Amino acid sequence: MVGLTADTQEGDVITITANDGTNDFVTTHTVTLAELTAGSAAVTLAGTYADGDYTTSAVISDAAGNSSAPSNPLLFSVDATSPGGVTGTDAPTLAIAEAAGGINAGELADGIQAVVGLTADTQEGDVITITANDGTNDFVTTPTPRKVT
Ligand SMILES: [Ca+2]
Ligand SMILES: [Ca+2]
Repeated sequence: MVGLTADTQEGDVITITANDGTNDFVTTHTVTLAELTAGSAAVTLAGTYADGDYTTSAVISDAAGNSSAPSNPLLFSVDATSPGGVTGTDAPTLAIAEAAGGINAGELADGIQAVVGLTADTQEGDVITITANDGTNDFVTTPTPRKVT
């Protein structure tokens, strides 16, 4: 959504530039009379946006070559990669070695250690949630992911 300046006229062109740190992704849109009346224009950004962080700003210019000041910069990030894969159906594996034969007092003393196998599309910063249920209550663990070397 681009808010129009007071001096915007029908036919002026809005240019929205998104930058991923390397490349500019440029969208242009010609202002209509209805948008002038509304005071803003809804614009779908052109291009394909890969996962990453983007800085965006908008400028309005006219046919005579006059331009507005740029809008305040707007930051957004794209993360279209699901840990569940394209279909959302990929699942992690869960193993608790000491669960074999029951967890005894000695094994319980240092907590219950689980190993979670990550899906192919797991990314740094994704959160693992392990839920244990005793038939009545959920015991939820969200460990801080760490790199296994
Ligand atoms: Ca992701
Ligand atoms: Ca243990």
